[in-house]
Amino acid sequence: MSLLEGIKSPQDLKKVPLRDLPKLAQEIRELIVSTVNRNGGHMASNLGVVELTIALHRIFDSPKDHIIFDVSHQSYAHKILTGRAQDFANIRTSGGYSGYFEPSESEHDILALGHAGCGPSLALGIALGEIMRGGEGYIACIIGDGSLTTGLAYEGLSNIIQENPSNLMVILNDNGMAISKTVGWLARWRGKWLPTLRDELELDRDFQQFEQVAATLAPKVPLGDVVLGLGKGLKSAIQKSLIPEMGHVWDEMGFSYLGPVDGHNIAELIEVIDKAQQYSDKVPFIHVLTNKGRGWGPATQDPTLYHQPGPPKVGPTKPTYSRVFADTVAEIMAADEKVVAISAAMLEGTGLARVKERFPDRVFDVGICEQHAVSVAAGMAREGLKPIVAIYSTFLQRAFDQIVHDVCMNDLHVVFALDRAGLVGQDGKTHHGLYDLAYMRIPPNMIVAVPRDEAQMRNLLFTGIQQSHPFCLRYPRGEVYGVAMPNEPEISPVGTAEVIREGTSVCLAGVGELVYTALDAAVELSKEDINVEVVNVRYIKPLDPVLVGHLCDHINDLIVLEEGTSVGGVTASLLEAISQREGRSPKVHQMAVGDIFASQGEIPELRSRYGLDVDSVVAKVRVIIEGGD
Ligand SMILES: Cc1ncc(C[n+]2csc(CCOP(=O)(O)OP(=O)(O)O)c2C)c(N)n1
Repeated sequence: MSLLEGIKSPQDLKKVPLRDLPKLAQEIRELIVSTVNRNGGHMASNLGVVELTIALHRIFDSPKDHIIFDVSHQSYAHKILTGRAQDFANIRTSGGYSGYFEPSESEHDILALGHAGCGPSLALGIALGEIMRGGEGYIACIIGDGSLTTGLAYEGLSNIIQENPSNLMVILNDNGMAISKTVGWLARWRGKWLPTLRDELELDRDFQQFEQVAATLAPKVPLGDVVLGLGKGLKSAIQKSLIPEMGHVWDEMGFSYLGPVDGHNIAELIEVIDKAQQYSDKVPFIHVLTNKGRGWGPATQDPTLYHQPGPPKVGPTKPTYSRVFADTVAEIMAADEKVVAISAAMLEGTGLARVKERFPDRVFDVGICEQHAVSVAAGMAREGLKPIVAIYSTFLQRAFDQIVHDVCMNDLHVVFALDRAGLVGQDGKTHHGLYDLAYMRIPPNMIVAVPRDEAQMRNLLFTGIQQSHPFCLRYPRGEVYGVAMPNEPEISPVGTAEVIREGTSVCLAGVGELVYTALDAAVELSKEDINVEVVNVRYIKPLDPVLVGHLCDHINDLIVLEEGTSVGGVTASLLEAISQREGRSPKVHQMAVGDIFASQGEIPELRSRYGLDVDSVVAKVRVIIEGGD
């Protein structure tokens, strides 16, 4: 029997002999590698925290104590150790476990999470809540060096120092990587010390020999009970004595800095975390060095590629929207030197990594800082540059005030490229881009465009650069629809819709690829002599006044298809415009994902689950024609 088979809860983990824990780590790694190779998911980040997670569950008593992983994409070992090993193979599939914290699947996942930087604040809130209600829970917040580039994380840390709760520790999981290399002050700080550590401790590049080196050096340094009693831990003490200044910045801030600790040595992790919990009078800040992808060669060698590999692909693949976006950005940059591009730690995902190779000084990775990305773009636009800010729909939610206050209030020419808009698939509810159609059309001056395919996406990006107001382009995750790409892009005049198919009194108004869903439904219905009209709204804001006039004058039933929330999006925008007109108006029927947090699954499966597939549209039209809706 494997060790893992005997672990149904963290209590079982506590019974495993210390000497067997590395074997357990190996079993967990094997399960992660085989599962992610089949289902896709976060590979490298999870392989890096196996030992740390074992140490945390060994010391803490979850769920009385709370272990919070910032982002929580690295919670696979946590899931495996908290009773989910048996069905772990179904992670990220429809009906299976979420790839992130999900309270509905376990009391050990204390909150639903998937965005970076909120960990310290959530942890502080819970710590203060525990104290105020007389609870005895201890809170450990694990945050990666990438997530420690978010402004929100520093708001949390600052308040933690102010409140100094006795039941909270912060653990920096430092692997030097976000998805790409970590940027900013933290990367420079670690870069300053790690070469020194390497020299002194003969560390190899990936810290793989950390353990042996420590054993060699241990007898050579003054290790006193006092130091250990302060909770500094064995190797922390070694490094404190070699480079005592290293932790100054964190100590000066008001934490008790402990580290750096070898994040792959379970015994050392247990010792340091345990002592930190017991003895620190300030909130401990434990600096753990880990190796992203640890234990599986391909992921160690290319942690960026293996940050979140997809499931294996069968058959030929089309390019992605992100790829077409990136190629178009490069095309635009080559023609206009004022154009720059900004990514918030998503160079790979947005496709901008390849643009940066060609224009290294005009593509900026600002870190996981969506708010800052928007404000810095506003500053650049003020200086006459033409910034394209490429951020996933779900992550741009964080920068709403910067969009309203910094960009739109000043009517600045910033182009927002919202990747992964709509249903995103296996990442599930924390990552679906369902709210941008609602939130991007709120601020005055904003133009919101939705292309029906990749050729229109290119046209609209050129249009966005050519005009001079805030401009938002939203496009979906994954492969393009698959149309011919014209040699030259065309400008699509702002505020114009397209009539795709003439019809009689029922009109299907779609945005994005749902225009093609509407078209397929129309073709299907024509076989029954039902002739519906299909329009591509294209600009959600401003709406095409000719379209609105036509709908009011000639259409009896308008069915709006939108891959987003049912609140405040395209249907709302059409209803608002219709309400401004006197006289007759169509009856408006909405087909949207709904006022919900949508679950995970394959995108086509989700579209049909939420009634956004051809069959659902055909059925809806039939009901309307028969007078039932
Ligand atoms: C607000 C926000 N922006 C972007 C992302 C996308 N994202 C997911 S994980 C990640 C990198 C996280 O790096 P780090 O915290 O160091 O964790 P690691 O994967 O290295 O363990 C990014 C940018 C996100 N989850 N949240």
